[in-house]
Amino acid sequence: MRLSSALLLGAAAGAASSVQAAPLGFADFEARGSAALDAGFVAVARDLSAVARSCLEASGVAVTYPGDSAFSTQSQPENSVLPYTPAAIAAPASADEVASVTRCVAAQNGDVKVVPKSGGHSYTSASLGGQNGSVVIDLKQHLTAITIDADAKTATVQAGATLGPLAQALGEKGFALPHGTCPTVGVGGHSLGGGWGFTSRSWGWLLDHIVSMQLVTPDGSIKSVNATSEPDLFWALRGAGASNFGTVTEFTYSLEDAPESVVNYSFTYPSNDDCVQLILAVQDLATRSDGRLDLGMGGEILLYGENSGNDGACSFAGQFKGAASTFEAQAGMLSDAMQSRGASTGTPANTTFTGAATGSDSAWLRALTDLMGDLNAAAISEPYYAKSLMDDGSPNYTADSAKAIIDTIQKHVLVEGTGISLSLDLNGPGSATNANLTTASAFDVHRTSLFFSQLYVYGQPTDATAQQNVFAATDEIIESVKAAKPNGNWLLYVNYIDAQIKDFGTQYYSTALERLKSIKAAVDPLTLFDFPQGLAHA
Ligand SMILES: Cc1cc2nc3c(=O)[nH]c(=O)nc-3n(C[C@H](O)[C@H](O)[C@H](O)COP(=O)(O)OP(=O)(O)OC[C@H]3O[C@@H](n4cnc5c(N)ncnc54)[C@H](O)[C@@H]3O)c2cc1C
Ligand SMILES: *[C@@H]1O[C@H](CO)[C@@H](O)[C@H](O)[C@H]1NC(C)=O
Ligand SMILES: *[C@@H]1O[C@H](CO)[C@@H](O)[C@H](O)[C@H]1NC(C)=O
Ligand SMILES: *[C@@H]1O[C@H](CO)[C@@H](O)[C@H](O)[C@H]1NC(C)=O
Ligand SMILES: *[C@@H]1O[C@H](CO)[C@@H](O)[C@H](O)[C@H]1NC(C)=O
Ligand SMILES: *[C@@H]1O[C@H](CO)[C@@H](O)[C@H](O)[C@H]1NC(C)=O
Ligand SMILES: CC(=O)N[C@H]1CO[C@H](CO)[C@@H](O)[C@@H]1O
Repeated sequence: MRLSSALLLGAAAGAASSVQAAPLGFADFEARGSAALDAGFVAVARDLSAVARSCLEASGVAVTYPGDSAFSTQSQPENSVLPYTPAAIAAPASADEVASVTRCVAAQNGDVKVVPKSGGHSYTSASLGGQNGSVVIDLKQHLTAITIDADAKTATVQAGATLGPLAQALGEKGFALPHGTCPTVGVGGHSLGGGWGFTSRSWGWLLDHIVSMQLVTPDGSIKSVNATSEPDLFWALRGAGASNFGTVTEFTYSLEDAPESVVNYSFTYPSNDDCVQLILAVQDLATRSDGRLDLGMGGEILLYGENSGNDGACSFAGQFKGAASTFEAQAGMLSDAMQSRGASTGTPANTTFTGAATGSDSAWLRALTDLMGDLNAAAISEPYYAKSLMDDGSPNYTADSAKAIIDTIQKHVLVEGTGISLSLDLNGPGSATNANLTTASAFDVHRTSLFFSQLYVYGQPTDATAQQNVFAATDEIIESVKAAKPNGNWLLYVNYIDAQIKDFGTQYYSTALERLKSIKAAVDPLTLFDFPQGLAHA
């Protein structure tokens, strides 16, 4: 998950005025990222041909172009520092219409790129193309239906649906899925790249619940993709499906039963010394062979340093799935561990949600609303930058290496007026995140982590020099984490996509990369689906 901007609003508010500068232009992007893109990235796509444009118009699909009144709203990036101008935005209302749009653009032989957009929450605006001149397939406008089959315990969800409305529809019927906490994230990108939430220690990633998908391939055909039909694509889409192999128009997920008792909790710790002990205590509690933390205990360490404008220096917060008494025992273990390390036991807050298992007032929906905010909230644009890091299961943090990380974060508190934080989301041995719950997938290279991290910068400046300073600070923090285990197998999470990464192919996909590239070449010979970190450049 990412840090809610509300937490760092105080810190970031001071940056607001510096965030008004000119938006980051493509030239800046190219200068920063050129080393990553030299594997044949075509920087400037050709214009959409008159033939393609009249094909789109004849298709009957709603399409807008630059200059049309709705276009500027439709092309608004969620990350406001990375705007791009698509050649066109198509809003299909069916898989057949997605296929029509795909074929119209493909007729230009891959000169103009197609890019699916679900919730539009790509950190690099990849769903606007990640460059100018792509044709966006905007699924969020018309493809948002959610159909629940209670007997089969599955839901079929059109790819433009977002997490809040999905959680609401499932929760009313007593069902649930693991996923992130931002209600406006789309199921498209989230499911194809992973999808982590506080329930993931017991339910896995959202991706683990995909039973079947409907895919419109780059040649415009409509395929049913599941373990027995199109097994190569079923393997590849789960982990690397974002704008690489076509447009997923529909997901079928297997469902979990919504829990009837949930505790939302947070502990805030006053000093950096406490935060060192927190890392060690949670590492120990999650990896010890006896008396290990319950898998219902979903949680995240959030490190932000002292005097950042937030309470204390770090927190451990999350959602516990289970009875309040069991939560008290788990929280007691953490508090004892901190006390025996001579650290503060933190300032606690928690709320237990119990009651009806179904309906709009169910315990689960009340807990989710407390965690996620209004499930039907509208998306907003914000300036940010983020990096990710997944350890290999045994980062073996020591007092020295944990202190080095925290000292580095402290050194960069409020860098360039931003709000900066490092989250350590807990997975660990026994977690469902680390089990291969379903058929093998490209995502299986990520099945070992103890902590899954995000370094999040709220209030990313637009000034090029200020950005370089932020990039240098974030690199230094990431290096301080990796220094805990220099020979560890550290990987990155493609859902926290980062335009600064040069060898993104091996860092996101590791040993899955070669097979992914060969499936890409076979399915998309024109490289119609393409963006700066597409598989064709990895
Ligand atoms: C506010 C916020 C909170 C977040 N919290 C979490 C969290 O708690 N846990 C977590 O794991 N992640 C979290 N994320 C990261 C999130 O999982 C990714 O940003 C995700 O890719 C967004 O999906 P989307 O559909 O909204 O984005 P989009 O921008 O629409 O898509 C992302 C990528 O997927 C491609 N794509 C989208 N739909 C399809 C499709 N149907 N077929 C093929 N390709 C497609 C796009 O082309 C793009 O490359 C968060 C992101 C934000 C901005
Ligand atoms: C992308 O489009 C925007 C607005 O249309 C423009 O300002 C910017 O210069 C373009 N970038 C490139 C590389 O053409
Ligand atoms: C997989 O797809 C095939 C072809 O459409 C279909 O017959 C089969 O029922 C599907 N299986 C699942 C589990 O969806
Ligand atoms: C949880 O909240 C209850 C009620 O406020 C409180 O009595 C209890 O001490 C809290 N438990 C923890 C572990 O914070
Ligand atoms: C590292 O941690 C793992 C478990 O997390 C443990 O098995 C291993 O012994 C540790 N290695 C060292 C060198 O401490
Ligand atoms: C999951 O699958 C991957 C790839 O096949 C394999 O390397 C890994 O050992 C498996 N993990 C588990 C926990 O079975
Ligand atoms: C009321 C309460 O304690 N809410 C908490 C629910 O859990 C989230 C995530 O840990 C916390 O941020 C809330 O404070």
